[in-house]
Amino acid sequence: GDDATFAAVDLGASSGRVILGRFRPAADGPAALDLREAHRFPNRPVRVRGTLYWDVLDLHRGVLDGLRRAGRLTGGAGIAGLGIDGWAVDHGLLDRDGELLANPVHYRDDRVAGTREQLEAVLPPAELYAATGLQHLPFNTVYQLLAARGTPAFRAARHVVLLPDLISYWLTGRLGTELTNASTTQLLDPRTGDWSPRVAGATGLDTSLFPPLRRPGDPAGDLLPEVLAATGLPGPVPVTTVGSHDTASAVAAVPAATPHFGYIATGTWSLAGVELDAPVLTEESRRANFTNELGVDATVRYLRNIMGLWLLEECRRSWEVDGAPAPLTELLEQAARVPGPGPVVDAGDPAFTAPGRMPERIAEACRRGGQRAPRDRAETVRCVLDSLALAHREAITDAERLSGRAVDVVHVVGGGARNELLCRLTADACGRPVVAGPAEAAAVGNLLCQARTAGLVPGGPDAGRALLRRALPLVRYEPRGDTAEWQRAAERAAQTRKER
Ligand code: LRH
Repeated sequence: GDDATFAAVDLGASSGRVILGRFRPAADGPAALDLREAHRFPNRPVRVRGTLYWDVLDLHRGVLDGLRRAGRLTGGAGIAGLGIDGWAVDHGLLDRDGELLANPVHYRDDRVAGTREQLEAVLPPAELYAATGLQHLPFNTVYQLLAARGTPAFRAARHVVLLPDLISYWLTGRLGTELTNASTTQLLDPRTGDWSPRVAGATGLDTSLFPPLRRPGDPAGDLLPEVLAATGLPGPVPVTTVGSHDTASAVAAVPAATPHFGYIATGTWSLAGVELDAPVLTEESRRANFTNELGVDATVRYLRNIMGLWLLEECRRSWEVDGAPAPLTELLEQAARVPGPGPVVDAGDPAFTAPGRMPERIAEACRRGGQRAPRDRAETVRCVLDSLALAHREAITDAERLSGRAVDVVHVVGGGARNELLCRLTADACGRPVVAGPAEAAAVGNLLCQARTAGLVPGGPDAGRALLRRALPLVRYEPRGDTAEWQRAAERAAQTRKER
């Protein structure tokens, strides 16, 4: 039949992967989906002369290795297409010949210090929010560009290219700026889906440095002959623009059966909120730290950025055993036996953004808020997970209140869907059922966008979600206990914040 295999490149802050999705007509009519991981490779940022960089050539090598393996796994048949997604906000600078001028800087680098004040001096926060709908995050692209502006590399730049678009450029030779990711720059107006003249005018940043906008479903070129040669893939291989912001693709893969769903896309970050048709640009929404990012199918992701499993990853990194992070399964088993919610921190606090000394910083935050600090690793892990569950609860209830969209069920997608304790605590704290899965949500959303564009999943986004419900294993957690206990914990967490 019309059996087709697509490949998704998904770049995350801690690893990249190439995942194959085979869409095949099922006996009862609609398509089914088989997933297969072709390759997974670490993403290891590197600090040079005080600046934290992404090792983007190493990432590109990982992509090429993944495509080579994809070719082997599919035998002579190859792949029907490719889509690329990755984390948001970061960019590379290209000169007029299309050469990368400088290595892309990591969003956790502190070069952005002071740029918030610079921007506020020319555009008050309320106006910035009304124009862009974005939650203030210190590393939004607009701040990174303000920090880069005086450098020789920036002066030589003819193109500012978001990272998934950069990989796409290296694979196809074609430049573009994908819309969902462009909506994280804080230079785009979510109502028009175009660059905001207000922000460009106030900052003097030239948005024409971004290549032309393209949206999910648009063609993004074919793999270059040199890429086919290097990977052994039979051509032509069309590249399709997908929701290139990983969170856009992840939310497109939420297997919801009702419009009354909340979602938590968990990974390095937790992105928690609801899906809407239009942005919420009120002052109340700005004060509540909610963001309006653009999604696939002209949706708006109304959500709050929460520090996420970064807190746990950083703890494990500091408890390294023989150069490897402390083993996760053991830590989670021990944490599950700790009674909770005990000491908690505010998992939305930007004080946790920078790397290093995470267990100590968590303990300090507990004490600052008048709580006892976790006594050992198990308690520290429990503190992180309780704090995340709490932050999830607050984001979901705030999203519901600020948007007017009732939430009956919370979908946990992304890496945290594999974390049973996190899912269970999130259900308890939210007082709502949690449905967990898919764990590779960004890749699945990426694949689904390609299959829909190719006409293999007719019937719009709901048909796509229905396919995922049938095709993927999902786990349901019913809420237990008393949410009043979590309300008290929320009050404790609020006391731990450095700046309020
Ligand atoms: C998650 C993510 C998130 C952004 C952050 C920079 O990977 O894309 O949506 O806020 O990375």
